[in-house]
Amino acid sequence: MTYETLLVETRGRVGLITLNRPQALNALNRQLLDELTGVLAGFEADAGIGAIVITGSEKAFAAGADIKEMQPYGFAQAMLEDLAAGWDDVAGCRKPMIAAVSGFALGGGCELAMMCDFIIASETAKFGQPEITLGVIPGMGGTQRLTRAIGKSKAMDLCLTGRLMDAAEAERSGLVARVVAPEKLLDEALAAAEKIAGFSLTAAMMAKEAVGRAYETVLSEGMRAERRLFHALFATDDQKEGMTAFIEKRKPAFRHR
Ligand code: CO8
Repeated sequence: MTYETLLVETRGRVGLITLNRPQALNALNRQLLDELTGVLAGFEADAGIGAIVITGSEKAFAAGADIKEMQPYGFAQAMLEDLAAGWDDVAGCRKPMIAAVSGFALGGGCELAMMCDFIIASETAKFGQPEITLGVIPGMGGTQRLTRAIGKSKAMDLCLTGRLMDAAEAERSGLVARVVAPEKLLDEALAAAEKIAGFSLTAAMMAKEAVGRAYETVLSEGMRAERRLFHALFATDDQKEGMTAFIEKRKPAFRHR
């Protein structure tokens, strides 16, 4: 299957999605969203895929939602179409997703990176929520996920001034998990994804779900959710295999269920 806005490949148990609208610095338009949700649904249904990497080009992960597509919108159209809501399907992907970010990750691009489970950035990465400069505010989760990731003061700074944050500041602030040299970005992200995909898929998906809960709920609810997921994993073949392999001093052969 070929796509107009994405390059899609599988590397072993890893699904690799490269945003591919170079003429618009990978601006996120409706077609890209449709193609991306389709690919993610396919990866999610495929038991052979254990983790996903989303990346862009060296110059831009994505320079935001497509401004040319949004410019003619009025309030009624934005509301009735529920503009930006389709991105919830991307954030709802249940398999581990890593964003490999080089260059600009602005507006919707920064928001897409934050929908992933963690971000690996190249030293050239620049993050920002410059929507204020266009007379709007972030609409794909920026005011919420950025605030949870880096705290109120810095999130306010970025959303109110529209300034960009470089990779070092993004790592210091907790937005980014690792910063690597530009030429190592994809290898680092693919190696991390391959590692995750080698573990029990149920355990990885439940780890993602449990950490995700910390984001959305109070501590006691999160603890309850973690406990249930932890207990449930004792019903899997992979728990027996993982613990037996440890005791027998050998590598586990996970069946991913
Ligand atoms: N949308 C559409 N086209 C874009 C976008 C964009 N976000 N960003 C860049 N482009 C296009 C430019 O128009 C240009 O096209 P053309 O050659 O036809 O004029 C081409 O990409 C190259 O861009 P530049 O010439 O501007 O490249 P520079 O290297 O000079 O500058 C920048 C790079 C600084 C990244 C600059 O392009 C820029 O400021 N881009 C816009 C950044 C921005 O404001 N992003 C936020 C957008 S709003 C948003 O994301 C809201 C999200 C929530 C709503 C989601 C609803 C679906």
